[in-house]
Amino acid sequence: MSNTAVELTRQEREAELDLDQLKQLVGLVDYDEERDPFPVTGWDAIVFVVGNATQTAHYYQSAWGMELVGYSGPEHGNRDHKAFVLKSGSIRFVVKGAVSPDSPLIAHHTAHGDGVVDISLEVPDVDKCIAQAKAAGATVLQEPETVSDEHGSVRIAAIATYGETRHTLVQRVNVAGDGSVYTGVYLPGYVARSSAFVKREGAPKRLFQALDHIVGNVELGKMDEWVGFYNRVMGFVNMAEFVGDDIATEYSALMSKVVANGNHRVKFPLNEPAIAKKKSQIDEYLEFYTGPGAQHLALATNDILRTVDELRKEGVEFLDTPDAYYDDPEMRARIGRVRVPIEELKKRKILVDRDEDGYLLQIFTKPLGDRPTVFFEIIERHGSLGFGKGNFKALFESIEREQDKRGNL
Ligand code: TYF
Ligand code: FE
Repeated sequence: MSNTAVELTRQEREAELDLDQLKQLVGLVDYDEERDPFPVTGWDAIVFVVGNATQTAHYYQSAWGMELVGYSGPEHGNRDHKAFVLKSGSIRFVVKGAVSPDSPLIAHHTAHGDGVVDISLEVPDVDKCIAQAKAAGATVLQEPETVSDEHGSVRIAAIATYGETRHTLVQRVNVAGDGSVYTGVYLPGYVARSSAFVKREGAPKRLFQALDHIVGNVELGKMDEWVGFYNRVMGFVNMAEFVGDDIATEYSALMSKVVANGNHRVKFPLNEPAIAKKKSQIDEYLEFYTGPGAQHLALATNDILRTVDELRKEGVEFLDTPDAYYDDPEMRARIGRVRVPIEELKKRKILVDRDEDGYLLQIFTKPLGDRPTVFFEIIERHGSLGFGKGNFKALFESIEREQDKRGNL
């Protein structure tokens, strides 16, 4: 078995990330790319449908330090919706909001509220991926199609995943067979755009560098089906970390398994509800999102203290962690030394977990929109390839306190 060493993607190089730093940020591994039936280069874009894209784009710049780089809307011939392209490090968000009263985005937003409609992946060969997806029985939502503008060509297709979520597959390299790369700001139809924020001192702030994982919530009894989907259709492998019924019934009210692409750049934990004393946080999500969907996006940073301080300054709200978490001698002994005194974490309510490979620091925001659905995690890895299993109890108790405030029974 030949091993292909991980390399930076173009998106990561353009963000001036260093390979060793990136490996640390998101925990990459080498793997046999030749034998991958569905090779994935990396994340392409996370597409959100929101009630007001104009204001959401402002929020991601003003509060989250992102940079506006592209736009599509009525001024350029797109009468259906406005779409803003935002970047931080190698992460690209696209936020879309309906303009036309006939826009299909309206039905999506009515059903789900603000949420993730598309976890788009860059692939080196769209046709190969779609052939594999069809052979494995996946639903193809969009057949491969080449779209071009003055910046070159991309080849695009899309497959369905859980709920109304999709994976658009984007090939940006060698579409014409001549090795050329699409050089536009995002996709044909988008124009370059910046905003007043880039002119502010210290902006954009780049509070996070890369996307670590995106968690999907699926219905009771469906987790293994979706794990199977990612195994069978996309050749994803199972990662060691999971929450089984033993832990589920004790305190978490959810079960979870993690799949990842070969080099672990793209990681998808999948949750399903478990029966517990109170309504599971996953059931609450499924109720308010009206079905399965993306629950949280984990944003990797190399300085979580600064990231959290900056975000709090802008009014971003995080889940609370009781002081008892930090004062527990058993926890202190297990964690040992980390790069800052535990007091610094306690002040900011940042969680810490250690496993056999190293440690990680993480914190979770409250829901981003009006419904108790999608939220962000901020994560700083130091060797650990896990997801903070040691924090699940403290974290789920914190989530449940928020559920109680919302009147959960
Ligand atoms: O991604 C993870 O597995 C961790 C833990 O509702 C987690 O971030 C799992 C479920 C959940 C919130 C966090
Ligand atoms: Fe997570």
